[in-house]
Amino acid sequence: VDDWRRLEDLTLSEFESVASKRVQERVWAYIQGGSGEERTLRANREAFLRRTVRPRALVDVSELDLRTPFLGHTTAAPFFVSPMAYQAEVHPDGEVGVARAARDHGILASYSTLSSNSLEDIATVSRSTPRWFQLYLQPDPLVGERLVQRAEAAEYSAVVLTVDTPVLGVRDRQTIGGFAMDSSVPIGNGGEVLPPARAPAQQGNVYRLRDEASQTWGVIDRLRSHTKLPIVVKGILSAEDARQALAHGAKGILVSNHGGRQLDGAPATLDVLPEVVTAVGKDAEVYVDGGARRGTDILIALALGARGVGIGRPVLWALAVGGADGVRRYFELLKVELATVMALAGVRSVAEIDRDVLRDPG
Ligand code: FNR
Ligand code: LAC
Repeated sequence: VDDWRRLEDLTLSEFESVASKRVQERVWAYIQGGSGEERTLRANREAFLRRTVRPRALVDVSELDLRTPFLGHTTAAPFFVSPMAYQAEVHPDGEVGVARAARDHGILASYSTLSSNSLEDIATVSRSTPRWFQLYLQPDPLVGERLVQRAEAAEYSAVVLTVDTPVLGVRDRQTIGGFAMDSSVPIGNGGEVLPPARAPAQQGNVYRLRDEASQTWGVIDRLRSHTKLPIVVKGILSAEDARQALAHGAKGILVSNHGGRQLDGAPATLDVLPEVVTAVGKDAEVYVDGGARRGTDILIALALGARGVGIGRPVLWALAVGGADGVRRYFELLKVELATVMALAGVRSVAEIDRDVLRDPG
């Protein structure tokens, strides 16, 4: 990594600072930034830091089992890679590098509509490791339908429909850094695929968004008529919306505020998780992302009812640090740390993690 620090010696504490020196400034601003004054970005992290975990003594923790089923596919750990755009901007290994690391560690990963590598190239290296395709609704619905058909043909195991982005949030850090998110950043899935609209356009006395912003919950039904794949709805932050997603046939709910990049002022995901878990009950799996960085965070989120925890920025830091090898190192450290904190909290398997693990769940 640096002359004096080898990847095999790197600790979880170092990826962010090492990565900051390895990517272009405009890309770093894009990765790190949130929307508005970044209230929600900060809140995600603070919500983890507010919780404390109860250490338990003299439990037989000689064997620790991290395996976790996601929609019927058992993976090696209860964390997964959240979908993130443009990974070749971070490192030439791109999504294919993340896919190699995820395959070697048995970790579920999801890939953005805006991936730098094509979804087929990602699938080829993933082999039998489960992977999810994230869909951004397109102004031309046929473009979206073709993407979903390709994902199904390439044996993705679910479609993640992101619903928090009728328009991008206002991202000052990204703008100042000069990351344009336009056709100058190539998209691996084809020239007809568009990123979400950057801003509303003024037309007389109103502001207008692109056509896909007119979609309502029925879009999930239409999506289901085009694919057999289960649908995970990403970007849910209330019990009402979770119930709507279920009523339209979603099999998974990803509680997410897009890593503080969409509505600034939205709540920390960890604070909303319990209400969504209660609303969903046994009707679907509930996942969460936003601000999870280390083993303790994963333990806390599972204790509050999540089936799995999505990891965003840290995966890009690891990719920046060492390409596929960097991401392998990150997964290895995160697994070991999770096993360690489970032992210290007196839980032997992911299924054993419940509210009792926390001292102050609220
Ligand atoms: C994202 N996220 C995202 N989400 C999505 O549904 N489609 C996408 O293409 C992207 N792209 C993207 C790029 C970058 C650089 C970041 C940081 C994030 C949001 C992502 O899936 C996830 O919700 C958050 O990143 C989780 O928060 P943390 O772990 O980054 O704090
Ligand atoms: C982002 C979009 C692409 O957060 O999801 O940058």
